[in-house]
Amino acid sequence: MTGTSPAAYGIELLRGDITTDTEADAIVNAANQSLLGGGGVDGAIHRTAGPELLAECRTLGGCETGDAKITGAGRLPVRHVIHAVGPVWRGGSAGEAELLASCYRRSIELAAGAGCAVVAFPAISCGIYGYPVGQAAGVAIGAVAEAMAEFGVVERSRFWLFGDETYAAFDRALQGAVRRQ
Ligand code: AR6
Repeated sequence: MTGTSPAAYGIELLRGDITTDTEADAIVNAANQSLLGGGGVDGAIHRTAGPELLAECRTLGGCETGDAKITGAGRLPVRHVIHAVGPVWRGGSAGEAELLASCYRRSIELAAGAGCAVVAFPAISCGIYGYPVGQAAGVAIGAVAEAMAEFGVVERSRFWLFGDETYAAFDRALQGAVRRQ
């Protein structure tokens, strides 16, 4: 951890694999519209959760970009997985920022509806979907802070971040948000 206050907006930053989180009530997955699994964090979550999660996802009929759906968590040591579909980066003028903010907001709304106090997020869209991490971090922190204030219930959001560049981008975004407070 760096000097970022874990209490800033109730948001904390962690390095490493989100599937190792044992404190969260819900883990958010960076899914695709099919909700039937894939690579990256989606692959890791389904591998750890086991076939029960995929079976439940098959009943959901997919998910629009910018939206999210909630399931049980299979073998993961949390109560729920929230499958959020972020946008593919297309240069920035195809509504990417709104869609990214929307999938974070919907995730918090679903978590609040399920009574989750602690929610773990990956850096949605920042891997295979190619969203520039510096821009994604600002959108992510802003959307999560706003949605936590709007919906209540969720007391802590924790971002699990892979790699120094991603961690540093989220750290800058969180520090920036705190300074503007
Ligand atoms: N824990 C935390 N972060 C992770 C993990 C992990 N276990 N694995 C990867 N990351 P990505 P996207 C980071 O590609 O860009 C899938 O195929 C990764 O380094 O998982 O939203 C889906 O099915 C990056 O910073 O998600 C979709 O088709 C971030 O998580 C597509 O990829 C997100 O990378 C979604 O692409």
